[in-house]
Amino acid sequence: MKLTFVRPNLFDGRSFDAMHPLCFAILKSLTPADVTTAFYDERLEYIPLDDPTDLVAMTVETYTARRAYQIANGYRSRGVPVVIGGYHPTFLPDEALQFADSVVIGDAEGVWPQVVEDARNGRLQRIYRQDDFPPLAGTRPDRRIFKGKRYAPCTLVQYGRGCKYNCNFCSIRAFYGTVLRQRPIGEVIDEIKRSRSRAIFLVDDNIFVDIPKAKELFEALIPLRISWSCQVSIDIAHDSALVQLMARSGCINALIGFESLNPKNLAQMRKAWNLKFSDYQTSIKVFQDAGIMIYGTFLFGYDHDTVDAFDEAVDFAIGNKFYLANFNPLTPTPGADLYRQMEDEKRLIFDRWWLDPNFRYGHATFHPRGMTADELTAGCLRARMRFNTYGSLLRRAWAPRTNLRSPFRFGVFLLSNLISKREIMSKQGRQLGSAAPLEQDAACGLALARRPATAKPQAVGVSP
Ligand code: B12
Ligand code: SF4
Repeated sequence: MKLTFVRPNLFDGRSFDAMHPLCFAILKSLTPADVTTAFYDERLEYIPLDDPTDLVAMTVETYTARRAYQIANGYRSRGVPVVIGGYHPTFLPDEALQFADSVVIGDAEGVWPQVVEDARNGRLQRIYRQDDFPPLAGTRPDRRIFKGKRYAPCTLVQYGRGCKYNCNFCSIRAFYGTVLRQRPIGEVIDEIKRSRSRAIFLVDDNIFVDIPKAKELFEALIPLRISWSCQVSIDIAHDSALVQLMARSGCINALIGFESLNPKNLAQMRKAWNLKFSDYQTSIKVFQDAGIMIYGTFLFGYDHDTVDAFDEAVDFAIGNKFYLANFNPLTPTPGADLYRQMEDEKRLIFDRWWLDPNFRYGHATFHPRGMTADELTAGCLRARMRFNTYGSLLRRAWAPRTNLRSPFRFGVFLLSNLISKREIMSKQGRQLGSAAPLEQDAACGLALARRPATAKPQAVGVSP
């Protein structure tokens, strides 16, 4: 049996900043050894639809759903069954089943071997559901699947799943519930050692869900002498010893969701705890004194935002010498409480923005209260452009404790900024997926896929 893993892109095209999609290393590790596997990442390469295969497995996020469905149409029109999993199909299995033969809801662990076995025997079920949250001990991602592909030079490692908070725009609580799981620290350290990588991205949504364990992890990281980055909630800044330990263990940068400078917005998004222990300025100083570079993220469109909010946030990010920052329109995704609220209040611009051919990346998807939808779109773009000018880069570079701490740090700062600048401009305003309508000539949805000149695209409708 041959199994093909596919990672769809947001658009019909290639990207420059692709990172390893960790879920496929996990799926590969759960796949029986006698199954031949192939793996294609559309961010790096064309998907060769005509390569013979018995089953296709795709991961789907809300932003990649349109593209994923087009690719699924392409495979199914060739008679190849498609199974999909990940965030989006977990939240909207019925939608996903219109485009796939089978949907896996939740974590792959504990379910995937059964899916492969059923596919082998020609009796794939429509839905596989991982209702439990299986313990994470024993996870051994098989990274050989990424060999030969040009990913960003950093290794993604997951220590835990879930977050203790419940911000109303976020998908994490909806996906993982209130269950917080961590892997045994020894297994994480062993995985990092085996990867032989000196640059690690700990992808946990919030690495501090269990502080004593986080301390144990950081102590265990010290002897490895690696550089690592992560995502953290800003409230940990009240424990400066912990932040210093984090830095000593090799943390060089941290993504922090500031989201808004307005406390009323923070309260509305259930993130008032951002300011629970101290103001932003004090918290930032704790990280930067420890030498940790900050990647600040901001969201716009909550009720107390006006058109002035964009410039205020950019001034704040440049003034605090963030090594990177992002300025996004608030985007309601299925599963998150915010989506239900926007639906109830009839403020959504599109029925399903992720499938709508008129939606463009970076554009508003709902009607905000303090400005128009167009002002929200334009304000976010202007903020990104202002933050990414060469003048801003020069001002932010001059930060001896962080961005200029060493030639290596400065290299990371410069390279990340140049890549980020290029990616922002290449994504803004693009249609998700390809231009072809989902419901019509499905194979044409893959205009860029290399197909033999003789092969005729087959028209396929949406299956029931
Ligand atoms: C690291 C990361 C990134 C990295 C890129 C990672 C990469 N490899 O390319 C960066 C920073 C670039 C990034 C960018 C974005 N991201 Co991101 N990212 C993450 C993060 C934090 C970790 C991803 C990860 O490695 N997880 C670990 C793996 C093991 O988990 P997993 O992929 O969920 O897979 C498990 C299950 O879902 C399931 N599964 C998944 N796929 C499949 C497929 C099959 C067939 C089966 C059986 C099972 C299965 O089994 C797996 C093992 O249990 C997640 C949050 C999270 N905790 O996952 C957000 C997350 C996925 N990102 C998100 C978003 C919105 C984005 C952006 C769109 C943001 C933006 N506005 O630009 C962009 C663009 C994403 C894109 N598709 O190109 C959202 C997606 C929400 C949604 N509803 O779809 C998440 C959930 C964050 C959040 N808080 O809401 N991201
Ligand atoms: S702290 Fe981060 S991961 Fe946790 S719920 Fe809020 S946005 Fe999501």
